Amino acid sequence: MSERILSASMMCADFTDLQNEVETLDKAGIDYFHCDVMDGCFVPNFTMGTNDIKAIKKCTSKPVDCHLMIENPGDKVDWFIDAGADILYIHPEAERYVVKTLHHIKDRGVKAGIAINPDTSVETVMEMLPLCDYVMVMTVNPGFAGQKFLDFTKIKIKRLAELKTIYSYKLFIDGSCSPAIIDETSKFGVDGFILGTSALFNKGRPYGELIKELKKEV
Ligand code: S6P
Ligand code: MG
Repeated sequence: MSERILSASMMCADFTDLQNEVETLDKAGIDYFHCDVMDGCFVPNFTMGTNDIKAIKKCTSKPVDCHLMIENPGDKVDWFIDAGADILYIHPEAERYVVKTLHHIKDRGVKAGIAINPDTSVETVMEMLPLCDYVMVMTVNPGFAGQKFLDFTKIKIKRLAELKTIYSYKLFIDGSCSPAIIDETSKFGVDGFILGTSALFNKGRPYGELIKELKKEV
């Protein structure tokens, strides 16, 4: 079993102290920094943008993954690549030409991923899987932190974990990743987890302690 990959969901961080947040998480052993980009259209919220990504990149040499929750992401992926994203997730529900956009991201030397909503089935993304470096299952409806984990997504997580024997993507889950959910879904074969308020932020405990506990194999 390989080590769990942990990515900090930066929309949950203290933006009044962003540099310190990034440097502390970096030293505490976080693997990636997750940036949620929302357009108020594909999802009912606005969050981070290219300036935030540039600022985070200045404070760490660890990978920054950008989760684009925006309509027609293919028109805008270059903005995020130019801002320094190392991994770009697009939602196939928001893009008419997914394969074209995934190819473009990879041609620009960036890792390409799809993020899929709770109600998107594996069948509808099958043709995309050979092109994906990352597949991320949304375990809440995208838009907000602090929601309840949607249990029915576990069936899809298990199927996508099995399909890793054919394809070579890393499987992530995003939304309400608590320590218990991380333990349970690691056993299904999930490689990585987006950490928000359920496991990392506002816990009143040092990031290093929390990350060490979350990394442990069970
Ligand atoms: C939600 C977004 C996520 C959240 C993260 C919050 O649309 O894509 O990345 O920031 O899931 O985590 P939690 O533990 O508060 O649900
Ligand atoms: Mg996200």
